[in-house]
Amino acid sequence: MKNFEPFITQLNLKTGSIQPAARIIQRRLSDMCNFYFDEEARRRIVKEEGDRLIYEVFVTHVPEEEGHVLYGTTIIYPGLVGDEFHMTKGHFHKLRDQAEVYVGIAGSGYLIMQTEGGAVRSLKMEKGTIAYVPPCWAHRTVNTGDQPFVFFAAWPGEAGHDYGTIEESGFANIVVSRDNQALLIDNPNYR
Ligand code: PAN
Ligand code: ZN
Repeated sequence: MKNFEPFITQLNLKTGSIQPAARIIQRRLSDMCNFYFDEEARRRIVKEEGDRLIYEVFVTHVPEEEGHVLYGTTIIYPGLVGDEFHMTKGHFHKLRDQAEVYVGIAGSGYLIMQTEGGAVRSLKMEKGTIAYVPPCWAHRTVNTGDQPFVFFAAWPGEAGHDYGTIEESGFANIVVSRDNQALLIDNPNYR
């Protein structure tokens, strides 16, 4: 950590891409088995329409170590699976007491969060919104618009990601389209 060189990267404010990026993670519909309420619809889309790109994450060259700050952008493409809006998998940080900051760059959506103690929150995000994810809150973002929802995120280098807990339980709330409106409802599959 001591000998790490200062550096810059370039954020494209229109597309959300970062150059250079260490990694570009692509999450397709086939990567999201059982994440959407309507698993039947998810399977049908993959089979009949192909394996949609749901979101991409650009991550930079920073060591995943205490003292560093990791950062990156996420681009969630617009669309529905059944009547549920495109979203990220969502996760807790492996080290639960590690927080995160999100900054909306383009498009709009929701940041939904929950704690292991049962608290649930959702915040509307758009260009210019700065959202704070406190320690111990699982977080997922949802694109409720018709344009890519792009945001920047920064989190502690040592935080790590725990996807398993959310994969098992789901989120207490899901965001669905009803009469062309985004509606937050209880997740019937929440365990
Ligand atoms: C974000 C997320 C990113 C993708 O950078 O990792 O939006 O979501 P999933 O990781 O849930 O697939 C972040 O919260 N980092 O900690
Ligand atoms: Zn996170």
